[in-house]
Amino acid sequence: MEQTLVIIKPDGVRRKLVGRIIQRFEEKNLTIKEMYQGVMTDKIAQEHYAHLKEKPFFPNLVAYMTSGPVVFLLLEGADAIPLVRQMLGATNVLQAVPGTIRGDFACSTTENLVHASDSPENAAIEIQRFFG
Ligand code: IDP
Ligand code: MG
Repeated sequence: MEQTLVIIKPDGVRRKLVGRIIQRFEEKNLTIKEMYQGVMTDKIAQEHYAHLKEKPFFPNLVAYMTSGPVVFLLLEGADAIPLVRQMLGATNVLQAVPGTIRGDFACSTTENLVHASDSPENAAIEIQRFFG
């Protein structure tokens, strides 16, 4: 069993897609171990995306991620980390294929609805960051 951290980003909450996004994870038989809604502080958003701090879109990304409530999910299942990444779809909006969450609902590379941990190392760090 693996655990992974998912964030339904502010556009997902604003567009009232929380239920539909969570439904996909449930349909895949992933287990919701924990879940809550909250607003990311500037400091936490910068820490969460520290690997992108040199990118030109970084200020936009932090402003977006702190622009409203998000939903944090701790999901568990076999191969949950790669499985959930596959369900999200590609980062680039033009490469996110239909059938994925981003492919079906997002039309922007920045405002792409969902985050998920990309490796066991990052999952451990991100679960600690948002669930302690
Ligand atoms: P990921 O969310 O698929 O793991 P990362 O490369 O970790 O992708 O980027 C984190 C977030 O930064 C993306 O989900 C997206 O919101 C934003 N982002 C990434 N690349 C770009 C870009 O080229 N332009 C604008 N925003 C981007
Ligand atoms: Mg990432």
